[in-house]
Amino acid sequence: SESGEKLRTSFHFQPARNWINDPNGPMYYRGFYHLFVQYNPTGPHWRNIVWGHAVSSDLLSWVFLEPAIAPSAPYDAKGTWSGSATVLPDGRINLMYTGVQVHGRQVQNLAVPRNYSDPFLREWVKSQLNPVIVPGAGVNSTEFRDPSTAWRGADGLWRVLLATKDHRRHLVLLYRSTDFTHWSAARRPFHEGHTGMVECADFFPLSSAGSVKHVLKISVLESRRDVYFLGAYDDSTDKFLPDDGNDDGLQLDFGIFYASKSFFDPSRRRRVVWAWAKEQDATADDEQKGWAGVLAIPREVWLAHDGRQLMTWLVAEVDSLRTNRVHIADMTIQSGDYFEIAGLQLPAQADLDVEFQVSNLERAEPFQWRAAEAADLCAARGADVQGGVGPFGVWVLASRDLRERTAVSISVFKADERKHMILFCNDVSNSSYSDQVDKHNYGGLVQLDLAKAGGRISLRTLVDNCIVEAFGSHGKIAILSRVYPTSAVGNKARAFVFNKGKSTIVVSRLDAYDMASVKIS
Ligand code: DQQ
Repeated sequence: SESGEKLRTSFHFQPARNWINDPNGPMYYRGFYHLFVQYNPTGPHWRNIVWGHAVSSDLLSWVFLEPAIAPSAPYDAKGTWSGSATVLPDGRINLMYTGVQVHGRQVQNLAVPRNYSDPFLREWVKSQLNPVIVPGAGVNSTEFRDPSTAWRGADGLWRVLLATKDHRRHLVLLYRSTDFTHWSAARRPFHEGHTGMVECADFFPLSSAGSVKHVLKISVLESRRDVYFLGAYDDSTDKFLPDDGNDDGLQLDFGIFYASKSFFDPSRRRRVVWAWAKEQDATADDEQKGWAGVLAIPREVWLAHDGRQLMTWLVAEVDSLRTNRVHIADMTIQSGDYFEIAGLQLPAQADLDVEFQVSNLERAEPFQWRAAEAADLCAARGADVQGGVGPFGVWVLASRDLRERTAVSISVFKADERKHMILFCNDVSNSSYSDQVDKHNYGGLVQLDLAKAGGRISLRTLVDNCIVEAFGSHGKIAILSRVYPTSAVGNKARAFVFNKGKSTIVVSRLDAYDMASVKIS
């Protein structure tokens, strides 16, 4: 439909039509990035799930190939669900995925390339030994899925993680193998907790300043949140011990960012994370659009200097899409004022990189909430309720009369004598005239020593028609939102900088770019 076309992304990954959800098995192999994705080849809803397969040399343009894995056997008749790729030291590749059986039992299967001399690895063959992992006695057989990428311990054994739950806990289970085909369960759960079913466990090391930490990420089904734990892992005992004070987990992104999956990119020696940005509109709208589901731009992740959180940023390749640049420096915005970012050709498809400078810090209100209440605070105050310092930020996908607009906002609160709490919100409450879409605000907090930072707060906002990805404080925080403007679409959408706070602020630097479209063929 016409509205479906207008909302389609220009440089975020999505197939020509139909449904996608989780990214699966991302990997880099001999010059190409491979991305698999939960895909329904028959329509824009979650059904008939196969592994869609796409190949790219730059993480931006993709060739969408024939599905790599589709239901074909009793061990995966009802769906080929999420899983991961492992590139072995000798260059062979194993995909491990969840097969759903007729009565809903979930088992884990392997598939390998048919022909390694095909650079696109178009065809995949399922192992004759499938299923290679089945739910053992006492394991919840209908909630047992999403094998992680495998890693090898010093003892030479391969390990994978699986997510499940029992009647009181969620569990991440560890399995070991000498040959990747015969697996046995470890006696102890690798991780457990009380959030209900979890999905898509991901586990990887990161190092900073010579010290190594491990990251365990789980996707919490009920809250639709990806949560990670930083900690220490010992492969001789297979114990993962989260750092002190990290028991509830942290978030890489505070918005619509789910079922993420990472891979190590050896060509650039970086850890890259993919995630699914689910639709927030009605199923009927998806039928009309003919498509549903977008993937977030892949992000690089690394460990913060203090080792206490992950940092995240768009992969550098995205910068190559920047075309026309608009530059503004040292622009003061009085309380209640705003200005349009003029000179962009297509603000619906843009990258806005802004550095704000705040003063009057004595006006910042004291922070009197808990960090976990950030989203509630964004829901209650959003980007319009005047505060001492802020909210200020950008309006994107905005109509000329500003009645339709998505705000990415910053509000400054006083945490203690020196530190400030910076609240970042994606305020989507005015993002669409439609009342059929979820307009829930999301956000998170960053603690900053603003005096030390010269009062400067950075905000990068990537806009692509129906998706807004915001990055605050150089990657300390990220918030992804899905939006459905009805009038601020295509060449009618505009971008502004605003200040709704009591104090004057300064845009010390603004670089805005039109973004080129990519090819997905
Ligand atoms: N999506 C897959 C499951 C996974 C869930 C099915 C997460 O394997 O647990 O499409 O979004």
